[in-house]
Amino acid sequence: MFESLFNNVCENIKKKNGIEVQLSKELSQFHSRDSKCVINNWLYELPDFRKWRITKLDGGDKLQVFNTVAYPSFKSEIPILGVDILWFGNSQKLLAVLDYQPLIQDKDYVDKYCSSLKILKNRFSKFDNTKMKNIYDSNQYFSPWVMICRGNKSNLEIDLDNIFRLFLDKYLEIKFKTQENQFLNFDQIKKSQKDYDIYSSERDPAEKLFKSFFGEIWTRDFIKNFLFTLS
Ligand code: BLA
Repeated sequence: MFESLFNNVCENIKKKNGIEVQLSKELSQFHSRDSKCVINNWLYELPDFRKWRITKLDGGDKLQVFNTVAYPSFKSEIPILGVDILWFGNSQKLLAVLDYQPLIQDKDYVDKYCSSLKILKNRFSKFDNTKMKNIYDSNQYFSPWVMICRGNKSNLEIDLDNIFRLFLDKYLEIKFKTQENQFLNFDQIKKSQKDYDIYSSERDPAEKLFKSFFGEIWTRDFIKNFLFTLS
């Protein structure tokens, strides 16, 4: 599932001269002990991005996940691109979260770098949800226009493809248009990205899920050496 989103990211990464970074065999693909679930991971480096990671989890009819995060190089203050899309087969529910994750909450910063999400939200009303449960703090590393969709996937597939394409195109335009930093210097950017990884690794609701499917040892390696390498 989510193959078209995956293909879209890969095409964009290729266009931007991304180079695939070889992962260990166990990180690139791993099966759960009962073989009902498989996780695949990809890692890229691009001229303007120090790390772009993609994860697909295939748990058959029960669970499907597509997750991707783009970390700009420490030279650029632009937000981190964050996408977490999950399909829960038992309840037939989709959860999609897409955001340009701001490094700081300064109003001028979020206006400059995140407000193009407003236009997208207006066009796709089903994604016009900003309410989160209390797993994450919506005032830390989320923009005021974070797009959240909870719904039944069968009638959302086309919208999801379209919104994702625009979301990615507009994000890559931010980088293209930003010649100079206005809010943060190299050291501040580096610290914010490190804090993002620490914060995310502490809050990630998926850790329990990974441990139950793939065991403690693999999960520790996955979090430290793939998901949140600066944590
Ligand atoms: C929620 N993400 C979740 C949940 C799970 C995952 C299990 C809880 C779902 C529930 O409410 O029942 C799963 N997260 C994963 C998996 C990976 C992962 C499998 O990272 C694999 C790599 N999460 C992100 C990123 C964002 C993000 C980059 O990883 C930013 C866009 C957001 N996920 C996010 C948010 C919620 C969530 C905001 C909570 C939604 C809510 O409050 O209801």
